[in-house]
This record gives sequence, structure tokens and C-alpha cells, in this order.
Amino acid sequence: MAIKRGFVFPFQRTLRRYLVLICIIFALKLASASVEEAFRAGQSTLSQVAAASRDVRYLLYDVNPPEGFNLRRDVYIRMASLLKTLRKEGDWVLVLPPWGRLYHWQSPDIHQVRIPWGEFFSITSLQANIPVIEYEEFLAESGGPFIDQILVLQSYAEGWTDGKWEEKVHERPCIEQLMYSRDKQGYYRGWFWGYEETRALNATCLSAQGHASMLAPMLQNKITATSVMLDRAEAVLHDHYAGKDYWDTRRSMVFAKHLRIIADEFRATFLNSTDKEDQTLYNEDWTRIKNKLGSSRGGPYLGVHLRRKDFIWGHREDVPSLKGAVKKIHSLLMKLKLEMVFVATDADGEELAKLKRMLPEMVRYEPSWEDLELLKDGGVAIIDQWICAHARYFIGTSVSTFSFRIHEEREILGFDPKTTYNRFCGDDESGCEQPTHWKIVY
Ligand SMILES: Nc1nc2c(ncn2[C@@H]2O[C@H](COP(=O)(O)OP(=O)(O)O)[C@@H](O)[C@H]2O)c(=O)[nH]1
Ligand SMILES: *[C@@H]1O[C@H](CO)[C@@H](O)[C@H](O)[C@H]1NC(C)=O
Ligand SMILES: *[C@@H]1O[C@H](CO)[C@@H](O)[C@H](O)[C@H]1NC(C)=O
Ligand SMILES: [Mg+2]
Repeated sequence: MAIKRGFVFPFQRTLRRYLVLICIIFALKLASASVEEAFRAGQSTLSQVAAASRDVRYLLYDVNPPEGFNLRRDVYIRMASLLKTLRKEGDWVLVLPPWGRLYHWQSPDIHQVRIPWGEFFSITSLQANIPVIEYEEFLAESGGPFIDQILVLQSYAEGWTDGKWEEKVHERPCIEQLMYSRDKQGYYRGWFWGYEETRALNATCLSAQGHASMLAPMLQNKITATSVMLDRAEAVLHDHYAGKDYWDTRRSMVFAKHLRIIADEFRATFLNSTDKEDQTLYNEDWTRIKNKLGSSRGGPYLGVHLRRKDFIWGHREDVPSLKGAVKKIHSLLMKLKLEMVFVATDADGEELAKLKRMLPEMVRYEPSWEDLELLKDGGVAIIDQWICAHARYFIGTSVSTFSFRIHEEREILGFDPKTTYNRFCGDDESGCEQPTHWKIVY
């Protein structure tokens, strides 16, 4: 399925170019723009004609502001499932919500809004799964900074009636005050990923509980708007967590090449780790990667993800003290007969200094200010993940989506699950259940 789509979509693009040509000829002859087109006068009337000839519809989405990068990656998977369902009855395209203003991106003095997905992920890889476009392409293609309809997802005011949970979706009055306000012209203004000029023509609320594709009939039959934005998209669940469709989308979320190159160079220089020696088979085309579990050996180092900040502020019992973590790292190095340890962490300055004192041999990826400005906090985090994903053995932090995404990356690379699904235990934690192994469905 994924392979087929991978070839269909580029073909559609070529086809579209021909359509554009034909349309230009017609458009020039007729030379009469519709009222709608005049209203939405943008720079890109050519692709407007092309888009109109396809009857394309755009699905946009956004996520609750406090959510971090790696949960947002998970929400993308849910939206991709919905898009696949929608495409059974129409030419829908997913518009990638620009990255920015994330709580954890705290590096001062660098510009971190309106970041396109292409800075973090390989767009051609995403497109081999579903048709996606960047927000700026949407602006050009759809004729300007207008979104026809926002649907804010919310729960049901009455809760679960008679305590019984069922899947359902209804247009309902908004329960909370909208995060959008109306301007003088009556348009809805809001965050819109830092695109101040963007406005919506309508904004309403949708009470929904259930999986993402449950929204499809509503979007296909009741909502007629060309561009529809789902806000609070994390409110819907996965169609089928860890099923084939989940993994197709997850596998398509290949990190941008420049980030992988930097991480690979770091592995080679500081960790004596190369794909050849490590036996990590890789292919730029994700549809061709199907590595057997246990086939990858990994580089001669222990990979560690030590999540701190908000994970320790709540004094969670499943997160270790630094001392506890270092003790575990030393015992793992002994047991695994490894000498090098790579540490990815969001620890603050004080904790980091303490960690360096207790674990002076640790290797970290520390970008210069210039690199940080270029890669941004998001790119640095991806480099950390990619290096952890190539370690001979990995240990992460309990219920961190940052660690979970590393598990998936290692599953794709073909590591023995014993080397992947490990986490630190809290100092006084009883039980300490280890992470679940989710097998890829190809
Ligand atoms: N560079 C880097 N950033 C991290 C690390 N751990 C956490 N972060 C940052 O903190 C954020 C944590 O939020 P999130 O992605 O939601 O993961 P979760 O909160 O651990 O489930 C990440 O997106 C990063 O921006 C790390 O090991 N290295
Ligand atoms: C806004 O959207 C709702 C829900 O689809 C619809 O009932 C209403 O008529 C729309 N309002 C306008 C002004 O288009
Ligand atoms: C790097 O790895 C290779 C093969 O895995 C090994 O022969 C070599 O001694 C290592 N070099 C260092 C500096 O550890
Ligand atoms: Mg988070």
C-alpha cells in the first residue's frame, strides 16, 4: 500500500503540471476571474487553477499548546490515518502545521516559530505515505491566508452518559471559551502557528470521542468547506495503535537528511560507530527498509535518555535521582562490556554540572551557538535521538514520548528488543515495569 502510494503521488504532481499548463491557456482565453478568486487574490493564481481542477480539499490541524514535540509526532500519525480514510472519497491533502513556540524550546535569542516540517523531517518520505504540503504551500495554493472552517475538538459537556463509553461525534456549542477572537471584519483570528495574517471564516466546536477516522463522515458529508482545520487534534485516538497503518506512517517520518548526517558524523568521530561496523542497514527509501529484529548490532556505546525538568518537578516515583541513574549506567557498562556512554538529556545547568562530576566519561552532543541557531532545539533533540537509536544498548526514561520515539527508531533499524525496551527505575520504585515491545507490522 505504502509503496504504491509512493509512486502514485509524484505522478500526480507531474500530471498536475500538465493540468496547470492547459488551465493557463484556458484562463488566459477566458480572462475572467470569479468573485471568489478576486477576494482571495494571492500570488499563486496558477496553482489555484490547478487545485480547483482537482477539487482538492485541505485538512489542517493543531495541537494543545503545552504538548511537546514527540507527542505532536504521535498526533501526526492519527491525522494521517484520518487523511487516508478521507481520501477514499475525495482528493484530500494534509497541511503540515508549522513548528514553533514549544514549551521545551528554551534556547534564548533564536528564532523558533514558523518552522516548516522540512527542517526536521524528509518531506519526500512523508509523501510516500500520504499527500502532505507545508503551510506556506497551502497559502500559495489555496490563494491566501484563509482557512474556511475551524473545528475545535472538545469532549461532551455531559460526560459519559450512564457511565457508558461509546464512539460519537456531534456539532455542539463550545464548552470553553474559543482560543480565537473575531476581528472587525468578522474573521476569526488566533495563533495559527505564528502566521498573524491568517484568519478563519468560521469556527465552531465538535464534541468527539473515539478514533481519528470517526471524524471522516462529518468532514465528507456535513462540512462543505474546502479547507478544514481541526484544533485540539490530540483529542481523537489512534485508529489502531501499532497496526500496519500506524507503522506505515511512523516509518515515513524519516528525519531530515542534514540532521542524520550531523548525527552520523558525530557517531563516527566520537563513538567509533558507523553503519557498516554496526551492521545497521539503512535505505533512504523507507519503504525498502525491513530489517530483521536482532540484525543490527549498534555502535560500541550505551545510549541513555535522561529526561529531567518537568519529569522531576512532580517528584515522580518512576524517575531516578541523578545518583540513581549514574549507578545504573555504571552497572550497565560493566555488564555489557562497553566503555562509552552517550547521554541525551534536557537537564538544566545545575543538574548537568552535577552529572558531569559523577559521570565524567559521558559523551554528549553539544552544539555551538551557530549550530544551535541553524538546527534549533528541535534539530538538536533529533540528533540526540538518532545517536541513541544507534547505540548497542539503550535505556530511556519512564513514559517519555521522547524515549518512545527512540524505541520505534530502533525497532525500524532492527535491534534486538532486549537492547531497546529499557528504562530507568525510580530510586524507591517498587515493580518498575519495563516498556512494552511494539512489533512493526509491514
Ligand atoms: N536535546 C534534547 N532535548 C530533550 C531531551 N529530552 C527532552 N528534550 C526536550 O524536551 C522536550 C520533551 O517533550 P516531549 O517531546 O513531549 O517528550 P516527553 O515530554 O518526554 O514525553 C523535547 O521535545 C525536547 O525539546 C534530550 O535528551 N535531548
Ligand atoms: C459555520 O459553521 C457551522 C457548522 O458547519 C454552520 O452551521 C454555520 O452556518 C457556519 N456559519 C457561517 C457564517 O458560515
Ligand atoms: C573502532 O572499532 C573498530 C571495529 O569495530 C575497532 O577495530 C577499533 O579498535 C575501534 N577503535 C577505537 C579507537 O576504539
Ligand atoms: Mg511532553
